[in-house]
Amino acid sequence: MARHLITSALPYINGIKHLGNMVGSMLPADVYARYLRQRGHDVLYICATDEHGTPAELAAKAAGLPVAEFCARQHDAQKAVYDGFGLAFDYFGRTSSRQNIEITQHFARRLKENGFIEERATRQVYSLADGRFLPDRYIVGTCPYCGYEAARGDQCENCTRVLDPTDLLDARSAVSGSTDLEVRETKHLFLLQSKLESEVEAFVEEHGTEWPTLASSIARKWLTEGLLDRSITRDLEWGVPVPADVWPELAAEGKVFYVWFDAPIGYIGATKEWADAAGEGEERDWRSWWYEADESVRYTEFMAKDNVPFHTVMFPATQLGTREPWKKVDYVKAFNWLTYYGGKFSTSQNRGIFADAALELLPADYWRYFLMAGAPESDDASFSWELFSSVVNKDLADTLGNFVNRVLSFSRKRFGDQVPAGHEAGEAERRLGDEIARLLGEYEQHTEALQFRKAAFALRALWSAGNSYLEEKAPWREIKTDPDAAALTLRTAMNLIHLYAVVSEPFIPFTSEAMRAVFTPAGGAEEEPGGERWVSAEQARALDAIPAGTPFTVPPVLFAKITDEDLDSYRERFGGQEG
Ligand code: B3M
Ligand code: ZN
Repeated sequence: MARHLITSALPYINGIKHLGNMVGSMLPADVYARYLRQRGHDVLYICATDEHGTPAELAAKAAGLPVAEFCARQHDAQKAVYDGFGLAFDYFGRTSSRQNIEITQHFARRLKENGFIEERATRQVYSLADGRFLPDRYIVGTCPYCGYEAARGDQCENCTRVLDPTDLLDARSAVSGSTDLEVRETKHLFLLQSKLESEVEAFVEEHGTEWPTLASSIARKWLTEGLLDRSITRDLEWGVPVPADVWPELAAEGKVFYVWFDAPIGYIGATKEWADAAGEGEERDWRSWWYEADESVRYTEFMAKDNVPFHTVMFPATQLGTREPWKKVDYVKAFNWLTYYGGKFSTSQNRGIFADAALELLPADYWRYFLMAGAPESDDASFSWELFSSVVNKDLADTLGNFVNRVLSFSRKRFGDQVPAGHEAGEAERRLGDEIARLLGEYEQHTEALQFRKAAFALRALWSAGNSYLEEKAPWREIKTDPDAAALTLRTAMNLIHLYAVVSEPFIPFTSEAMRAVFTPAGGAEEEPGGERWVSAEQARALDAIPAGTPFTVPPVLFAKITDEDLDSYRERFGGQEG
């Protein structure tokens, strides 16, 4: 079995993430991790809050808290929301951890020793009105490449090019809007990426062919334009300090590393946190995943498209420059944007749906399924309440939920609290078994290929096949003429419920648990009937894991329908059409 290292882009600390952030990183990573675990692979899914940089400092200031305190609270708040969404990280760490500080400084030392970091005098934007240097994001202006007027000092969101603040035209302070800016000279560390360009190119050549076009094309575009040396330090209070043993002068000035330097290293830092958190007698070896990792480790990263350059080019350059055997990414799963009625989700304008508000409204599985079934894989996808309610009502409430409740309630009414026996499986069951095995194969194939929309489509087809079977056999008619025929139909349908419980888990883990519990005696038997981690093609064809005589319970309605009144209230609360 392979060992799978999985990471999702580290959510920035300054606030609760919106649904677009969820579907572009953590949620698909969780679906993939859950699937691989169920298939028996050794999986390590690592995430963390990305805590350094100006936005954290400013958000802390706005909240009236010291930045360390602000980050600690926000970390816990984000963690609670991710727990609510059922994100089963193996570890959710912090880039401000001791482990990440140590390893980031280690990276910097190695890069310096190998001649890839150099001290340079730079000219930096200083805002007289704000009384501070304005790093990256806190300068806005017009992108010199595409003309986008709200480009930030570190990256143009429109054309994804990475920028230096001084590149911007008509620059102004994002803090005060002041254009009273001057350029002052100060020393910073530069990562000499230009020296690593051919190595990074070779890396992208070797691996990029396997990546989705979205990821490889962004990486190639960036390389074609040439890898520029980048400043990797900032004048901030909150960040990984420049190590004083190597750069005493800069350390004395209180310089810290640029957030995008320490953030990807945070994947490794959080893995060390995980290892350090091991319980008594438990062995957790972070090195076997990251350092001199053998061929069996496959590393998959999940992120939205604006993060791709940093992960496909900049982080590999940083890793390569250490001249140490760090594990580099094998597969980059990149996502387009989820929009809210075609417009941007916006934290500042409070438009769209944030993860905490989503959970207040409806349970996690509604969101998980909806988001993954329409994941912005090949193109941007647009959220609308109308689409959301139609998917929830059709796929979850009708196709899955109603099937489960209908079958179980009817069987209990006619045959009592145990799976009925009835006839042996016949022609209809053989056809059904073949169909289920075929669809299960498709579902597995698409999930393994990280094609989430297609995987969700196959999952829904599995649920639909149950409905078609039930319509065809019509046990409510069979019961009148041949109760044993009705019993066979219900027993088969109950086996489908168990199969759905197992295979739906990556997408809807909470509902999956409720479905598994249908056949688990109250108090939780040691031996859950048919309690396999996954269903083989053979078992899918046989549909007999749950034998006659197994006690069952009827769960409460799995998915409530969204009514027109609900829709109205959601639109009103969150803002509807934005155009
Ligand atoms: N924190 C995502 C962002 O804020 C960024 C990802 C870091 S991954 C190492 O755009
Ligand atoms: Zn641009």
